[in-house]
Amino acid sequence: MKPVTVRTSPSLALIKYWGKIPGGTNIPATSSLAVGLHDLRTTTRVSAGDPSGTDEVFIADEPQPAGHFAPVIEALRSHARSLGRTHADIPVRVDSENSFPTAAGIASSSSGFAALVLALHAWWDLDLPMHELSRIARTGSGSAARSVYGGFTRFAAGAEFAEPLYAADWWPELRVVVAVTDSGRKSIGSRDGMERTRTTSPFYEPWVEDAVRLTRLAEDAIAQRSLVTLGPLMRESYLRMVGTSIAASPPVLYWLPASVGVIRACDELRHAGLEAWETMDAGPQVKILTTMRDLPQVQARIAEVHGVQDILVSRVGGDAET
Ligand code: 2P0
Repeated sequence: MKPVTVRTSPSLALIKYWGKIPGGTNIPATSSLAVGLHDLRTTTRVSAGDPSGTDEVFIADEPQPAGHFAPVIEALRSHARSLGRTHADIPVRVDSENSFPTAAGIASSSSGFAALVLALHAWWDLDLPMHELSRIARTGSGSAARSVYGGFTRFAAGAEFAEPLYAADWWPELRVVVAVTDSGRKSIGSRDGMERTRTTSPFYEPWVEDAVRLTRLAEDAIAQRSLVTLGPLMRESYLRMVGTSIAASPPVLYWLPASVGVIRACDELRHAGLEAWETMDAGPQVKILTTMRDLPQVQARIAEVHGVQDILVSRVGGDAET
């Protein structure tokens, strides 16, 4: 069997998924709207494993705990069995690497699980519809439900899978600047962080209620390709996500001094008439939406912020390559 290789991009939420419906597997309590980061890539290769062994997954050559990936691998394997694929029962070896920091709040779990699903789908020569691939990816990681698609996506509250909204070329002049303030693994995983927020933050319910309004308005802003409308909605979404999280007990706080420095620099840039709308996720990095026109000035100003270790620039899109 010839190995298969798939490339995907992380899904950056413009409107955030933070909190799950209890009793489900990564069923979101809040709707999210996201875009793929075209120039950040996860590359995943599936090949035949040791016939007398078990499935193995490596990220950057590091062996991973099998249980983490088993539900996703088994869901696809059961389809392969039902179609009588002769290699369904041969263990798989999965090798994955990221062109950007892993588990640092740049959504490597979204591109990672999406690439795993798409690669196994090709490996076992399956013919599942995209929404089914999104559903299986979701069971690995909620945000991965979005990453199987490129372009702009929506993952509705209570949904089992995400949906494509617009193709990768919908908003070509948009650029994302990722200010890396710490490339190490994050202190609290998103799963634990959002669960702690749900169970202990007094602001969790208002956050979930308000997210409905933000999603509706942001969807209109994306439809109109209006960054000046979308930007403030993005800020409300991430700052309210952070607000509810830091009110958890113990607090879920990912920010570093450099994160605040970048937020303030974005404020300055906007006062100077430039488009620089920041958002953050479960980590200390800051992602800034800007335009092709304003990119050089935004990039130069962010690079000056004390504590910024690296800057990644991406177009939006992020279609999978198989
Ligand atoms: C998002 N994040 O919408 C939000 C915003 C981080 C902040 O989805 O438990 O790794 O695997 O479903 O998808 C990160 O959480 O969490 C995330 P699980 P996931 O992108």
